Amino acid sequence: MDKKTKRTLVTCALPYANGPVHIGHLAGVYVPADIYVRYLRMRGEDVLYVCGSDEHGVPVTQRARKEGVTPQDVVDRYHNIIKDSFERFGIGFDIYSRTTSPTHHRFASDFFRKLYDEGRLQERTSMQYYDEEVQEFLTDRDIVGECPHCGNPDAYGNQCEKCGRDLSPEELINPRSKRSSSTPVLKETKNWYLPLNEYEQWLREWILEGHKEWRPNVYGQCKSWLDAGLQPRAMTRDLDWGIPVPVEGAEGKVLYVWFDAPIGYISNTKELCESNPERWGTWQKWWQDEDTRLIHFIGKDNIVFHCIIFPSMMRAHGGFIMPDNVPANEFLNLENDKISTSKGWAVWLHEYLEDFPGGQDVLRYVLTANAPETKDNNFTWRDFQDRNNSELVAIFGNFVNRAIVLTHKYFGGKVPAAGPLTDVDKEALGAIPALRESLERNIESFHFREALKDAMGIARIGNKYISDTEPWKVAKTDMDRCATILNVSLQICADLAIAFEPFTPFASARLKKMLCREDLVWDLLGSENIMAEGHKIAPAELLFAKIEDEAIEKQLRKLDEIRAEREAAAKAEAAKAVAPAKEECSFEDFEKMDIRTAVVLEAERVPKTDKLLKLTIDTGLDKRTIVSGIAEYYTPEQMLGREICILANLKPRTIKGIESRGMILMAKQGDGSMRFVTPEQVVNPGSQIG
Ligand code: B3M
Ligand code: ZN
Repeated sequence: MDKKTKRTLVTCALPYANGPVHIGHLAGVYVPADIYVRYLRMRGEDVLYVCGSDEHGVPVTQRARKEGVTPQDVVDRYHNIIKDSFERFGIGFDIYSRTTSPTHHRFASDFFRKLYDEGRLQERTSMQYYDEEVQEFLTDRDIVGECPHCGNPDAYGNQCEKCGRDLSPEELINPRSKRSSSTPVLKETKNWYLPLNEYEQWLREWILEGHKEWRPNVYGQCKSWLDAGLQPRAMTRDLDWGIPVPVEGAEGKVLYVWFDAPIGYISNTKELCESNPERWGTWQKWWQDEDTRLIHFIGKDNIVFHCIIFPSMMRAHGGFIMPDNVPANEFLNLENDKISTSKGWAVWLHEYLEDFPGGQDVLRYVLTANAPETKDNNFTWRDFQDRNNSELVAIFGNFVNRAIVLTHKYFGGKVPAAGPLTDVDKEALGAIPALRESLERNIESFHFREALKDAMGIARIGNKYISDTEPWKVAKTDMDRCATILNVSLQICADLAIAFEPFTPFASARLKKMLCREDLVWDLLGSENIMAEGHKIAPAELLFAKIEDEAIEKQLRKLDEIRAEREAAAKAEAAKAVAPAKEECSFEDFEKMDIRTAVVLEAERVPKTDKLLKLTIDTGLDKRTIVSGIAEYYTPEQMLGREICILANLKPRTIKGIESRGMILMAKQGDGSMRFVTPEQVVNPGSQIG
């Protein structure tokens, strides 16, 4: 390890308890962290692995409102689902608690109070949007309006999803409240701010000078925040879900969720330590002793909170160690689309296990092989199938199976004696120590994809070795040589059981069981004679099963359905968009228009066009032709006898060679679709409208 220490504290981002966890969570945070922790433990390091649910914050209240239940109902439900998913995937936190726990509430509240008492917070009043109908201050996401940059009518108060720009609610043109559709008003409110600007110099030194080894994406984001200059940031919010601000005169305010959530790492540690002090010691040992290395595993959208805001909070409080590294991952897309909880575009872990029972390791493997460590990456079901069938099954599983089955067939399930080693044997065994070294270096420097390649390299060596040496053929002529080959193969099987344990712990445990060596420790990896002659092994079991096309097609169909639903919902949403108001016109302008009712007598498509209908109508004044672009919405048959409204004195225009006299009045929706405007009861053709 780069820094010689007694212990390592590993934290994983606390998932919002507003939905189940999906493959993006696993790939971004929890699988890499779990690999790291398992590896350190195998090396005999003292590790504490902490996580929990983030149960405050706007995402939770939004979900509750949508479902018509309380925020507490929402977090109770999802906390359990999430906890269960992690357990089933072998993500073995030492504690998975929640930010609604009494320990956490007290801890976060005391933390804030200390900053307040010591004058580390600034009290500021500001003008914030307030919804008078629901009588609440609005969060940035609860305010929508026109984007000042691109004109998107539905930009959010914190960001425009069309042009991607960050916004503040005051920048929106014609803001409206999402809570009631009313126009919000600016109202004065008081909040407490952490003056991040005061920590800027220290952050620059600590990160930009002191941690050049951090991943380029993490270092780069920190640098651009610091270069832009830090501003004081509000640590309290006008909301009713969260931890009450422990200050007189702060009724109706709670701690900012990004203030309380990272403190959750500390309060969860405290909860664990207090429940078993003999095992874990004090929480201070983990958070305040320079001999602890602190590592935060997070996704890229959390970088600023873990590298700038939380460290500043801890610095303001005093006494805490700083993170040694923050290996943030980029995002994982699903079949080329951004994963989204709210849009339902995800593979949920609990559903995955229903469809692929026992498939934990396959997913862990694929998500690591494809981990978004340096750039966003894409999960596809075809790649999932391919990596399972052609790597786990065909290389790793196949090799182990052949070695164990043949040992039973020829040597009664006992490790046979090795005779003199040939060059092929030496070459195979001799390559393993270098792979071990590379694997260790890669895990320790948070390059998990590369580390997995090293482990897979050992499987490739084994598979090639047994294919090249063909012990099943050798057995016919030279039993001693066959014994040597299987002895060497079983040594490699043991190496695999060790090397794969951080990545595919379930398969590794099964392999150890087959080898009757549940005691295999990391230090044995690559060493000679792990499997002693005469040692009895258990019968072979399949380590991985082939995934058939039908299983993959079922998943693809599922995604197609979600896509179709999403498109329908987006269409319905687009239809609601309201066109901007037109310029004022005078009564005289209006009077100039001869708007009247008419009846459609004949209708036909205009040849070689998709959109146009040629209509013959009775205007009361005359019979005339109008060409209208409504063929996408109405067939000629639907038009016959229909009563419509027209602008009768529009200058004639020639469209596709046909003279069109007048225009039909249509109601046009946000998505471009059109409907007729008709008198509420039948009136005589030619009735004037005005
Ligand atoms: N719940 C955000 C997220 O899931 C947040 C992480 C908190 S870590 C202290 O992206
Ligand atoms: Zn925009």
